[in-house]
Amino acid sequence: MSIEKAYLLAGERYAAVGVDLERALKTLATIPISLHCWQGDDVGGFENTGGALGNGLAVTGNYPGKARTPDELRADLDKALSLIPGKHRLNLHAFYGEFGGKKVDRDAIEPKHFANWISWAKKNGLGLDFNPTCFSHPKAADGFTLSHTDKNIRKFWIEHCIRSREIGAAMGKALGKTCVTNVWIPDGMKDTPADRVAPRARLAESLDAIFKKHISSKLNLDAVEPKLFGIGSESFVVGSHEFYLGYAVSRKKLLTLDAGHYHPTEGIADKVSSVLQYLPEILLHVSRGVRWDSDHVVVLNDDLLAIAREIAVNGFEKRVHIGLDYFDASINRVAAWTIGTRNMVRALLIALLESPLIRTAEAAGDFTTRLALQEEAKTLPVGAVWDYYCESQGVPGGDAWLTEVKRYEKIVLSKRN
Ligand code: RNT
Ligand code: ZN
Repeated sequence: MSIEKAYLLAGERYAAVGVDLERALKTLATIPISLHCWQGDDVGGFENTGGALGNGLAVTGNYPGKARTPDELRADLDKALSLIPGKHRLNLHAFYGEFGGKKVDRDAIEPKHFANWISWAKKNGLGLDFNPTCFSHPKAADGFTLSHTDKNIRKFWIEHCIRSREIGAAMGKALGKTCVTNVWIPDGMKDTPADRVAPRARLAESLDAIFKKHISSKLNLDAVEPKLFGIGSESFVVGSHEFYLGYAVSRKKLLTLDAGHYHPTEGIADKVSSVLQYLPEILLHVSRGVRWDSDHVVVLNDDLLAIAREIAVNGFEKRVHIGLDYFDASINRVAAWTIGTRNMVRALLIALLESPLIRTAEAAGDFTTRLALQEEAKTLPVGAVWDYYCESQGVPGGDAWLTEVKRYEKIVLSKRN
């Protein structure tokens, strides 16, 4: 009862600055977040080929209890999803297919290898998103895939990406919810290249081959993900920001903005309104870089608030697909999902509660009022609204979810070796 009381009191404060709480919560409930499956097993996948994680991706920590099988991963996701308010999605990587103990190479994957994921998603009312896995594989070991000098290696990865789109379309069809299939490749160089042109020309050619076949945008949307630097690609990344921005605009693809892929003071929030001038839709990989593209768990910091604000205040919920991308093995992995996703939802809530008076002030040229209201907004009672929203969605408000994760750790995760 005290939660409701606090909510009603908060409502009075928000009403005074022109905010309709009920409407905000209704909108919030319609915004799905795509949880990244790879937080649950340290970007391991289920191919059992022994291929170690590489290609610029690094997970640190060895917290006990990581998922070893698809069933364990789904159980862990069920737990996390039961602690996150709202209806969401799952973002799968190709190497999380279920291959029945057989060796199925990346250029041979089919929708049937994802049948269990699809029926699990259907049962839970979730949408699915997809990614070709162009790393942790012998044919990516030298750091090049779609831009490789070897035509056969390019062909292998092109085939993998073509099949990935088809799997995405099969997911979209089975679930009646459009799948976003995102292409990210590690290609780049540790040291100064002599030729920056040829690899980029090869990448553009490979991408065109991948996207040649028309697939209905009702079933699958294609996205491409740039980055500026990585471990082992400090001096040159083939798929840079300008490369993919140009590609996305000219080929009508979604651009993926990953919060960890830019220079440390360069946020992605400001890019949203820029690229949406030219692209109908984009995908976000919400992450947290600490000094580098370190993929830390998403916390409620200024960067996250700014990203959420650009989406919610401008009504871009339908044009911006929100996905998460981080991997932390130093803490309980189910908690890592829960903390990061709750923060993403919480940031959207804060954005939806922004007073319209701030914009009015700006439009009137009254920047004093704008700054004053922006600052006062920071201590409005959002916590009361958040707790109420969680309870109304049937999940614990406050930190009560942690007790449940600890219990799950004790009875399930700690039994895994
Ligand atoms: C890597 C990209 C990419 C991956 C995932 C696993 O820098 O961010 O999105 O993190 O596909
Ligand atoms: Zn990413």
